[in-house]
Amino acid sequence: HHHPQRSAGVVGAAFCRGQSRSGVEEGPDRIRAAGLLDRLQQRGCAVKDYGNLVFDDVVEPSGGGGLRSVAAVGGANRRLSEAMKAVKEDGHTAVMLGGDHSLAIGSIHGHAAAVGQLSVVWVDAHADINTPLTTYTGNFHGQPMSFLLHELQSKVPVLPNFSWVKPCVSAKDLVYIGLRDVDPAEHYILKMLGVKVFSISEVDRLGIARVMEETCDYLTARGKKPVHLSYDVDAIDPSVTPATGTPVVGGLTYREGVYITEHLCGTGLLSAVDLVEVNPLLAKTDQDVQSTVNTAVDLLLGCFGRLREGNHPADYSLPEP
Ligand code: Z70
Ligand code: MN
Ligand code: MN
Ligand code: MN
Repeated sequence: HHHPQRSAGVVGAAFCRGQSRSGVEEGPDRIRAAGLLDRLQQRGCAVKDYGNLVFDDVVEPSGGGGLRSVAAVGGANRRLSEAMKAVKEDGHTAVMLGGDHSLAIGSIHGHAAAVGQLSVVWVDAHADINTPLTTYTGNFHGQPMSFLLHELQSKVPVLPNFSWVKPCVSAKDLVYIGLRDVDPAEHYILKMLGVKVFSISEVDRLGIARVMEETCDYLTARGKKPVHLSYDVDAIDPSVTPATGTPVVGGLTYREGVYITEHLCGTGLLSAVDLVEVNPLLAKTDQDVQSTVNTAVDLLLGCFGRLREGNHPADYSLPEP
């Protein structure tokens, strides 16, 4: 079937303060160094690199209630939201290279500010839907969805540098794929809101092809909205993507992980992609870093129409003897 030609607008968000382990801020440059932009262009995809965002130094308020780097996370996401909005208004499919997954707050917020209602596909070992009052760790990368969902706003306190955040996603427009490490409060929230979840057990039971069919049927049943894919590299099995902050055994295979991107690309609805939690400093060997970064690149190429069966340009013709 036909894959419309898209252009990629790439934003680097070299930010790590949504969690405690340094190195994840090197994700954007490592993913670029692995050839993402060249390989998109070789495929005939126009690319605009917006570079890495510059984040203000932020003085954290005293107290903070056990939350890590509240003001820094709020401020960085505000900047990212403005950048994503601009990338969408320039007409690109937006690519946000993280950085940690707290950046989904600004990425999804800015995407919605430009295009209106979204469907969100969240591919992750984790649900990242703790509220600031349920988090055990204080890490904002475990909380981004709580700030974005309309249905949770009465449960989320106003925090320093977060007053700009307006909820913009409805629980019925969210699908999770790959979950296998969910906190009790998160499990309660997912059940309370009736969120569609294909945990790794459902991937085992149904197979990834049926999971993706059901994901797209579910999301498009109430009308076709632009899709925001938020892809945490820890969704993939740590044997493939070990260079990440919170590896969880028993993840998606490389093939399942790439299939998700191929299928979403094929819908023609993919409007923005986050690729987060690549941490090159947390690998034992350089080969572990390469495997993680190369997988990240392959996931992004899948989002832009690369097919494993091969591709050819629409105007290709065989040379005449
Ligand atoms: C835990 C928390 C998380 C990523 C860990 C873990 C969340 N539920 N997300 N690694 N990418 O801290 O709230
Ligand atoms: Mn995550
Ligand atoms: Mn995760
Ligand atoms: Mn296809």
